[in-house]
Amino acid sequence: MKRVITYGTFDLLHYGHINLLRRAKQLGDYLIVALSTDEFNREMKHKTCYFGYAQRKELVEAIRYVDLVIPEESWEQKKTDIALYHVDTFVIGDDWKGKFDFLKEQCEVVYLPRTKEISSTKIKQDLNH
Ligand code: C2G
Repeated sequence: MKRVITYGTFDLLHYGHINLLRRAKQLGDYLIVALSTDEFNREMKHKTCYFGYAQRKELVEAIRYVDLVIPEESWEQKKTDIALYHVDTFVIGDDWKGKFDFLKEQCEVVYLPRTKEISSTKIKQDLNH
C-alpha cells in the first residue's frame, strides 16, 4: 500500500484544497493529512483561522480522498511523521517548491501546481466587499 502525506491549515475549505487532496490521493492508496493546530497556526504560521482545529478536522475527515488526519504542531515533525507512518510520498502545493527537498532522503517529494484563482484570503476579501 502506497502511503502519501500532506500538510496544511485547510481553513475556509475550498475547491483549491480539494484539487490538491484529490491529486495527492492519486499518488498512492492511503492519504494522511497533517492538519495545522490552532497553536501552530497562531505561533508559527501567523495565520488566524476562521474555523478551529476541531471543525477543520471534521471537514477534512469528511473528504473522500482523506484516510487519516493527524495534528501538525511543529515545522520539525515531518521527518518523524514520514518514519512513523511509513510514508512513501510527501506532497504539497508548489507555493512550497524546494522547501521540503530535504525529505527526499526518506521519501518521494512532489510539489503540485496550486489552483490559481482561489484562496482563503481571496474569499475573505470578496466577502468584505
Ligand atoms: N492549495 C492549492 N491551491 C490553492 C490553495 C491551497 O493547491 N488555491 C494547497 C496548498 O499548496 C497546500 C494545501 O492546499 O498544499 C493547503 O493549503 P494551506 O492550508 O494554505 O496550507 P499551508 O498554510 O501552506 O500549510 O508544513 C506545511 C504547512 O502546514 C502548509
